[in-house]
Amino acid sequence: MPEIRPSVCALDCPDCCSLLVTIENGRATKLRGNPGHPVTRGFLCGKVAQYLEREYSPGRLLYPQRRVGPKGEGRFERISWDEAFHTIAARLKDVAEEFGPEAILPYSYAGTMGLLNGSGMDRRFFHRLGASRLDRTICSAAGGAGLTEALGLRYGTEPEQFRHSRLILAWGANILGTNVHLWPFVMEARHNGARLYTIDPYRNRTGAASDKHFFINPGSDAALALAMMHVILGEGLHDADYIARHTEGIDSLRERVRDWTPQRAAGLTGIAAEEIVSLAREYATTRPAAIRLNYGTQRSERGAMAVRTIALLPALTGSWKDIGGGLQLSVSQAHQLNRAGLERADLQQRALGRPARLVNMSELGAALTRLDNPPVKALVVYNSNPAAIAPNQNAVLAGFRRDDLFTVVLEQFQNDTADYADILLPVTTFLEHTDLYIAYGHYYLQLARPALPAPGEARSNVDIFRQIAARMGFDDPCFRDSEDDMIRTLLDSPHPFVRGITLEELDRCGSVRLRLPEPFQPFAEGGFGTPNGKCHFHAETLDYTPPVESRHGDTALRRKYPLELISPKNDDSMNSTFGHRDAVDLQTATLHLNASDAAVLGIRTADQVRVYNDRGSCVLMARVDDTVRAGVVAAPAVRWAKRAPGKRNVNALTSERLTDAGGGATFYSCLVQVERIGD
Ligand SMILES: Nc1nc2c(c(=O)[nH]1)N[C@H]1C(S)=C(S)[C@@H](COP(=O)(O)OP(=O)(O)OC[C@H]3O[C@@H](n4cnc5c(=O)[nH]c(N)nc54)[C@H](O)[C@@H]3O)O[C@H]1N2
Ligand SMILES: Nc1nc2c(c(=O)[nH]1)N[C@H]1C(S)=C(S)[C@@H](COP(=O)(O)OP(=O)(O)OC[C@H]3O[C@@H](n4cnc5c(=O)[nH]c(N)nc54)[C@H](O)[C@@H]3O)O[C@H]1N2
Ligand code: SF4
Ligand SMILES: [Mo]
Repeated sequence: MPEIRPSVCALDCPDCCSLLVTIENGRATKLRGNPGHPVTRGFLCGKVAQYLEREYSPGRLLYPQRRVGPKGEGRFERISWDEAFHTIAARLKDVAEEFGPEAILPYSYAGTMGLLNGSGMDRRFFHRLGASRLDRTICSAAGGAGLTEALGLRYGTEPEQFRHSRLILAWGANILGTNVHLWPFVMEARHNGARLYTIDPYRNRTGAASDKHFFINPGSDAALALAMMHVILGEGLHDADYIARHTEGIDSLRERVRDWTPQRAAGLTGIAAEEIVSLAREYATTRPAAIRLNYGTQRSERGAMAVRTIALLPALTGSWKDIGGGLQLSVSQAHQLNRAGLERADLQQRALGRPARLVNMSELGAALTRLDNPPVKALVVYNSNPAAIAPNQNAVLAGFRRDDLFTVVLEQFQNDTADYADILLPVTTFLEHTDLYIAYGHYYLQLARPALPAPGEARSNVDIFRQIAARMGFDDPCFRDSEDDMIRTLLDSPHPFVRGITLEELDRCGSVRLRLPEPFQPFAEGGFGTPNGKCHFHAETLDYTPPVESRHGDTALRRKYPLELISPKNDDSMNSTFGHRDAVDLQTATLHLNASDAAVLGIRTADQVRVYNDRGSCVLMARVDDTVRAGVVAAPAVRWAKRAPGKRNVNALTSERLTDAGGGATFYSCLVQVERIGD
């Protein structure tokens, strides 16, 4: 008889699906979405529906290894865990002694969203060590800063409420590709007459399936939002009652947006003035109207301002009052767990007597090649593949090649970063270890126990950092915590949203709704995360200037590199996580060009092209289509660089320039030129 075991998808995705694993004769034979989960609703995305291919892939790393060839070549020999732990502890001790512990840098992101394996024992370990802290900015930092500035809290409209919306704006949000469990709610709303509009420089599947698609110039969203405010206030379409009761600064906002005419925004956004006017009118007069804002909008030099300005719109129209109104970017902050107890930042005090220095992960290239006092001498990478996903790849790889850099990589696959490891450690997948999951796209907290045994000698991050801590002689009791101890610590929070949720309840139910009313309307009655609970427009700091790397930016640069490159998410993969698959490699080797640009450049579909700028180049295959406007090119990301000609992917082109706030990466503000590669 097949057995069904529950699990949770750990990939970096707002949906955080509840899974059912079918096990026959000790082997998983099927992975399904849990039909009982209110957001998963019995289906999975295409990439994870096939996850068992990855789980049982011959490419899985099974044993600890030591590098024997030159860095980057990928030649390794098997060693024992004992030797691996011994070598790592000895080298980290040496580095700490000679250069100080801040010469050690952890590098991790969201390979798993599990809290224990993502920000648990690892954090405790590096804090106790006094290692440099990593500022985890690569994905959402600009948006987080913008959202917090606007709302004070990262809460938003729950996915289940989108079914009640009459107008849905997918703003820099590829719902079908990156958030597919919102789609059935969108479809339900449309079935009842709702319209779906997308605002995106790239017409992906979501755009193609919408009622209207607005091709916006990359990085110009704040200008559009300011002009929408101009129309809404100018035509008296705002909600005067909501504004009076729950906001502050409307008079200065009115002043501020007076000269943000639709004509002015049209010039910057590429959207016609009359379209801006009708979008603003429709948004303000349709109830309920919901904005699904996603992170695509904030990977630009003006990303924080874009998110902040857009996130002010529902307060202007009073849309937060409506079930099916408001806005969702992230709801992660509602999962008010005891993160401090999990991460133990206080341990830095023991190591250094102060907080360790902060190194921005979006500037990894600079950190590895230029940072001083102390330089980075040891790097420990887990839950991330920086050699493929970090911007300014040539600088990153120059850093990774340094002979005096000791690099440890915890991985499941032999990816780009693994090739540069001195010591390479095999780790478990989310199907093989215990973890607790918050979601950034819904309000359910979930627990997963191992559904499958670990293959070979693979171990979890938690276990590996626990063991290294012991080798380093860290005797604080927290390093002996079991997974269950860590979960109990996380749940030990006084916040009403999580109060009373226990490990036992999670073990029994798998998924538990936060202690929130249903429906949950975070700002219907104000309640913004500001001292007086009001939404502050702070209009004096609202403004827009075009990104340096854009058509209205640096003219000299634009003359040399006339095309704006964006590299959005690929529908059938997850950043670089499925880069071993041939089909994914092909999809992420594509460059979409508009027919008019292609004609000028003499490029046709299926031509090999070189895309380049001052930072580097990469080779892609052209696809001439109408998914982008003239002046914009799009390359779905992120390919394993090692599989590409010249061993570089699009991140050889992207820059280490940071966003306007939050210190985020500016992947989507990137000027390039393209040429056909001769036969
Ligand atoms: N299939 C799949 N799903 C994923 C991922 C994946 O790689 N593949 N990655 C996961 C991760 S890490 C994240 S952070 C989320 C991100 O999820 P999303 O934010 O939805 O993904 P992106 O592709 O970054 O951006 C969404 C859209 O924004 C558009 N965009 C780019 N620049 C601009 C701009 O200046 N203005 C506007 N309005 N739109 C712009 C892009 O063309 C894209 O279509 O998805 C997660 N889910
Ligand atoms: N050009 C371009 N670059 C981008 C983006 C883009 O849109 N365009 N998106 C950016 C964004 S939003 C993000 S979030 C980053 C994502 O970048 P990363 O966070 O590096 O994400 P992945 O590439 O998916 O790599 C995650 C790795 O973690 C490993 N992993 C999974 N589970 C575990 C585990 O339990 N333990 C350990 N040790 N490893 C595990 C996987 O095998 C995988 O190799 O990329 C950024 N880079
Ligand atoms: S990647 Fe997202 S949509 Fe796909 S199974 Fe995981 S959580 Fe669900
Ligand atoms: Mo991300």
